[in-house]
Amino acid sequence: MTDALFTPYKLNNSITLSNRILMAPLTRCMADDKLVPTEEMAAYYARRADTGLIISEATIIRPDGQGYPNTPGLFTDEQIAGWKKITTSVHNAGGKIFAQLWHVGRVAHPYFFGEGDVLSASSIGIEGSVPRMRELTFQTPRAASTEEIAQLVTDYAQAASNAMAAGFDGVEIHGANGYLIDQFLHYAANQRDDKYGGTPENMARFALEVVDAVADKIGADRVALRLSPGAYFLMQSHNDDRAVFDYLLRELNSRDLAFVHIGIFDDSMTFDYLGGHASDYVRSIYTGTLVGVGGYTAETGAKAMADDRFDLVAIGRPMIANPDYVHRVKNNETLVAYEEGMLQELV
Ligand code: FNR
Ligand code: 8K6
Repeated sequence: MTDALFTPYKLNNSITLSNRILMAPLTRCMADDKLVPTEEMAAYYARRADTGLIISEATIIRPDGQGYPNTPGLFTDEQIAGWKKITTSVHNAGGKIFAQLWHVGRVAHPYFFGEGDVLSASSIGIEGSVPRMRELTFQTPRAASTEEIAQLVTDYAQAASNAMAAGFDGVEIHGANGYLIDQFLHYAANQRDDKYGGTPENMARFALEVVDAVADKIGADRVALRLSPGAYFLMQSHNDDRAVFDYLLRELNSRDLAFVHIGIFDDSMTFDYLGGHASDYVRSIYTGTLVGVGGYTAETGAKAMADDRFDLVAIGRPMIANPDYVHRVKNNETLVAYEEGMLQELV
């Protein structure tokens, strides 16, 4: 039974969602060459406005945060104006939309932003090449100085202000999937010996500084955070990582954010050092609204909610294949199966 999915959910005094199905953030690489969102993207998002909340594709906060072609930005007036068309289309269709704020850290490539260093927590690179542009191999990053970290925090906050100017209902800070914030949260990428490394408190400092700076700008009720306590993508796990997330999640309990969202492709994965599923681990510590994701159907998502494993479910790939996902699920209609070839086009 999926009826429970179609009941409203109050995130806080500012935001109530009309149902419990979120559109997961999905990078589509379809912005124009100035990283401005297009009319086609506006129509694509508006077709999905009957989800309780759309999380936008990851959107870079500044030029050196880019690691993939044609990912949209939120740092120029043109980009803000482009997003304004999207938020207006979504609102006119009765929906709500958060912007996902992104800096890829060591996954960035100067091919996209010209001169300048690739920044990360430490000077530890990753093997391999840029997805979708295999001729570009990953660069060895430079450890950001404390001044550069302060500037990054400021730039996240500015991007959040820009998101509000563009008409978004809030932002989700992308702290997951091996990108910049996640690079501070895992020992495999963070070997600093200053106040941003070495202990759980220090390793969580950058994430909390970003959360607090963004919340100061736009209000904590409009801020969400996506996290990957289980390393699975562009990151190696370490048993000590758990203590970092234990500390971070306890700190977040006092922040009154809109929600925390698991960053994972498949939530049936288990992690020994987390004692099982990433979602169950986060649920055991974090007391606010939790969004589950990763391989769920409407049925398994509703079951997980009935079992109190999380409060809202985000749907990714099926949402690419079915612009009318919510309608189909509500009416027990068959879903179109997702295939990777569907990434070529915005349906
Ligand atoms: C993703 N995912 C993702 N996650 C994120 O935080 N920001 C992003 O921009 C993207 N982009 C993205 C693109 C594509 C093509 C895929 C398939 C996935 C991960 C996504 O939000 C979600 O966690 C996974 O897709 C798992 O959910 P489903 O697809 O099993 O419902
Ligand atoms: C977050 C940015 C994503 C950019 C495009 C990604 C395209 C992903 C296509 C799905 C591939 C899934 C790979 C998942 C890795 C999990 C390893 C266990």
